[in-house]
Amino acid sequence: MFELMDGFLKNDPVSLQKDILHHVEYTVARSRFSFDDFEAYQALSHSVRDRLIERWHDTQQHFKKKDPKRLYFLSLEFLMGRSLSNSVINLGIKDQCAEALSQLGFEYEVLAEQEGDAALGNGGLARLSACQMDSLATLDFPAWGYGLRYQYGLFRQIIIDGFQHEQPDYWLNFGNPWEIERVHVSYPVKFYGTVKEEIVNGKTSKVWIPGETVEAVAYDNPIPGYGTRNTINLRLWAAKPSEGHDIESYNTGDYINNIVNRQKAEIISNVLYPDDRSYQGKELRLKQQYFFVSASLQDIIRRFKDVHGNFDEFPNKVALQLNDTHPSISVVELMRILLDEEHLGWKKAWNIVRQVFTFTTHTVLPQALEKVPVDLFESVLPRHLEIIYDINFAFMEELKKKIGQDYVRMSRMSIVEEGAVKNIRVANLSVVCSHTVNGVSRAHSELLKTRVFTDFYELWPAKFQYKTNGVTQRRWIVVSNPSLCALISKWLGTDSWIRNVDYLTRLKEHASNPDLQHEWRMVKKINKMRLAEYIETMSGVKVSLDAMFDVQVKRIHEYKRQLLNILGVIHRYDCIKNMEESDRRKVVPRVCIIGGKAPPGYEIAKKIIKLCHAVAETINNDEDVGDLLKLVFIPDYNVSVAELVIPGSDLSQHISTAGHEASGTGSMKFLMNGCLLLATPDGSTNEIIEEIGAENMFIFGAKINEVPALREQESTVKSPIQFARVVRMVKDGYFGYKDYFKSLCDSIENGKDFYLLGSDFTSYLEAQEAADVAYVDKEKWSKMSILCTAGSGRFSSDRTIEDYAEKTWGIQPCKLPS
Ligand code: 26V
Repeated sequence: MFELMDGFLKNDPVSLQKDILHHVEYTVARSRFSFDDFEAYQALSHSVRDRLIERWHDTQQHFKKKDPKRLYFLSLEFLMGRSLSNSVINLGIKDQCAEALSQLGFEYEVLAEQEGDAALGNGGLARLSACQMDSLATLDFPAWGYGLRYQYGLFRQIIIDGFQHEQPDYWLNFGNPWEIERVHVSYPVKFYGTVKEEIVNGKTSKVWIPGETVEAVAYDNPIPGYGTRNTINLRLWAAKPSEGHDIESYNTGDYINNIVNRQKAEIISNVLYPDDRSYQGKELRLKQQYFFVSASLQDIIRRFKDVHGNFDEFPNKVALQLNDTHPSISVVELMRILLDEEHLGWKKAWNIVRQVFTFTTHTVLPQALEKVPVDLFESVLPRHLEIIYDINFAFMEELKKKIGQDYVRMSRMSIVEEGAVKNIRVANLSVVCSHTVNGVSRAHSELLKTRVFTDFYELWPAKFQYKTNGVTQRRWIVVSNPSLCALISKWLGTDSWIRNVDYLTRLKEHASNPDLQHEWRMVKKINKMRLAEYIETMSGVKVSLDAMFDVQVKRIHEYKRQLLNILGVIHRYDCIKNMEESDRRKVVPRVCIIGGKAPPGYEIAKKIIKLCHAVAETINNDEDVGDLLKLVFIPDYNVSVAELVIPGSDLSQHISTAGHEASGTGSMKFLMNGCLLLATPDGSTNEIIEEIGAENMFIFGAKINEVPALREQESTVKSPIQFARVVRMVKDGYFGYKDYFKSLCDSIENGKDFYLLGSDFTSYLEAQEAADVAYVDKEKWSKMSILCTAGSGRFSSDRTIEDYAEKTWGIQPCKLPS
């Protein structure tokens, strides 16, 4: 009866204020006459959450009634960041909240800062999932996200004496108002044990007798769309001891030890793996993957069976998206359920599996392609290993029919890797079992076809597609840059671009307008002031607002070449030091900002962080240089720090060795915020060039197809003299820590410079010089900056999601009537 009625709760400031006070008193349990900023944040969050829950219920009811084909987005990582600021924007109640709070003597912005980040992911892949959830909700798609509720998110980075140290991120310490614990939504997840045969209805059937059972409990995180009442669900699973677990042993008397053993079950969802470079065959990692996949599939099948009596309609009602290979065990798990629990025949089950899965890969690095040792598989998931062998057998037979007896090729394509250690190639499993394989940019897709999955592409060309990544303009403009948001809406005469980003292109018409340019610069200045204050608080360095803020923020990896950036800074410093006074006056002042976390076990990446601090120490304390050059490292880079840094940047660097960055999404956030890009023609940058024009960017370096030959010649071609000079400065101990930096310098020595820093150095310096020249011409720079924002529409995750919905998932919007 109530299913379509608008919420019970009203959104005017008076009603909101009443709710906030109610929550102060009864949820936070503080006196409504005396509470602090954090308690006010908690009460406000609960008031906002109430409104989310209403919409969430209505949305789920509506989906249930309409029974559309649903998308299930399976990902082991979601980097959601803060929820309050995003929710009030998407619910359209920010001003009302601010007013309600101001009458109580609180400032909305101050309360929003109280929230810690939900950092359940490493980097690009995880933040992309969060952007895509926002777009799925906004575009009214019937979608669910599924993942793991880690107790400890990505480690906190602290810097002591220039060195990175990792600290645990116990993000749930102060409670999490944005999740709803569903104690009644829980499923048993099995591990280990043995497989037996049984006769069911006259047919032999396999039965898996587990050695351990762990309970998965659901935590729901509502994801509101913008400008719609649709609010979808991100369901994260936490591991709890299973009720039926080892009941026998309670009778044996060791009560205390049994309780302690039960708690061990929780380890599965304890901690996020922080190294996104390479796979090690870790048992816990495999258990995490299977745990979340098994619970999600049980939940999905339960929902399906509520409405459908058999599985015929399953492919028409369910799309399962694999976010990289991490959830790929779900293809085997679905096979197992259909065969062993639903007792479908092999052919029918296989036919269903091949119609529902879609796979997106996010890497080009072969060492990031997951492999699981067969022994490990056999012990943790014995029945799954059998099914993998069966799938592989069927695939090999199919292959033989198509390509004949080419055993070399067959062994390359096999899901099982033979050798001293037998492995399961999870990427091959994902490709074989999915009906579509997506790359994350056009360039990435080409690399997939020509280097990573060549054999598979030749076999199934139609399977391979790409959807260039995008980011949500709600978080990356509206939430993080309110001044720019207001300015864009004013000049476009509408705020429709927040839902339909195509409108942004109309800014192009005004790009040369001096009034817009003036206002544009004012907005940038406000954001630079905020950033400068933050830099001073974090690092004690005072920076000039007249300087160009030149930023590189992202995970620290050799291929992303933060080292190239630092060597460029050393070169700039060296030039300034050796200049005549008259030339110094022509130098464009710069604040070079670097931020990012190094994977804890990645020694070279950690040395790069230390080098940045050592160089900063020298430069920032050199009175000779003053405001002409500063270098700062921003610690603990995360989503909320990004929200502050990106709007305040003038120039941003995306300088990976061509052919290594699958897409890159940071660049898109900078672009939306009118920040110019200094970049290599890698990943999605190639598409950004098409949209913005190379003349409005600073592009340099080798192209993707030039890199292999350059690598071949690398040991014979001498690196440029300026490069040799700056490397020597580090090597000779100009910045101290001579011995410590030796291996770092060795890694880019002639003959060992795998990421081609030396080869790209000259063109890097030229691009930097071109940026200096452009920056001096304020009108020109402002115009370029406006054109960046104007051209950023194609890089909205709304476009990506619409593309996926139509070409990969086959889903339609299912909008809640307003
Ligand atoms: C690998 C591993 C290995 C072991 C444990 C944890 C872990 C977590 C993640 C990964 C794969 C990381 C892949 C990734 O983040 N790729 C980035 O994806 C972005 C979104 O598509 C893309 O823009 C970046 O170019 C790509 O590097």
